[in-house]
Amino acid sequence: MSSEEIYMTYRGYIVPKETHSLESLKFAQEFTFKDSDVVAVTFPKSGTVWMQEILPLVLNGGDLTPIHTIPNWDRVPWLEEKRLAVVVDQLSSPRALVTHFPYHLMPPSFHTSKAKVIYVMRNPKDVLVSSYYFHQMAGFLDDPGTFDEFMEKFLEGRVLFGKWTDHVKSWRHTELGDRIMYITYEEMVQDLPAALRRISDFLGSNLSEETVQKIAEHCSFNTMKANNMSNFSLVPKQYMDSNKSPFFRKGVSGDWKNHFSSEQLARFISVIRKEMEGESFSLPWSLD
Ligand code: PPS
Repeated sequence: MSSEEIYMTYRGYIVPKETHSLESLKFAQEFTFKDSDVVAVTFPKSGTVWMQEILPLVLNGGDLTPIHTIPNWDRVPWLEEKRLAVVVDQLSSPRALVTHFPYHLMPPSFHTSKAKVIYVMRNPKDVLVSSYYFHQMAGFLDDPGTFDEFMEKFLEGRVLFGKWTDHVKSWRHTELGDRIMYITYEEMVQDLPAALRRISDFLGSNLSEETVQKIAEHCSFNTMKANNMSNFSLVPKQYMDSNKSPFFRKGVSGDWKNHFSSEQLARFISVIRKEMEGESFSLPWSLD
């Protein structure tokens, strides 16, 4: 299939037609946020599905029912995708959602509500690697080509939801004040219970230490990889083929070291550095 058949363009961003439509994007713009909603925002491959596991558990005090009975895409739907309209009436409050939207695509009701945001950021070098493998296994995305070719596309923003740097910057320049919390994928990999305590404090969940440990166990890479409601094994092979590359691939930080040549690293760093120049916030990892 050609790129035109696979993708549609929405306000300058390419999105796959399999999961998005004009109707779903209109539905997102007209969506009414509630003050009690929580939305996890990510650039693709930064920890979205992880937050789909974590949020219901933090919001419901560790009851495993949703993660064992509802597929992640219906449990914590994407704001912009087709499934939201189908399941919206079944979501119980406080509702959790995810989105890959940059800040300026968020709908009007989001801005007037008090809905909270958790922005998850991941080292862009690992985002690139994860995305490269995902494009190989996802039948609803185009072939990534060589790693070198895919890196160029990524750096130029010719990938889902545009440039990584623009996404990160957009969510740093908001009027959200204490409605937004920033967390990194690396922080979650390093110490998930500590990350869960931060999330729980932010959401006012007041979890006991025992519950934090229980959630950490159920949101570990291996437990999630084995959870059929979260590992995409319910999706037909033509859309997601885990024989090509599993969705739960490695779940580590630093896999980029196994993929970047020294030339690619230099090019990647110089582009990202230039685009982050003059920003008032600094990235939590060294780009080298
Ligand atoms: S998507 O397609 O945008 O929704 O992908 P996303 O969920 O944002 O990112 C997928 C990567 O997150 C990893 N992942 C985890 N890592 C560690 N622990 C847990 N529990 C976990 N859950 C998901 C997943 O393995 C993908 O990263 P890579 O590097 O490809 O393994």
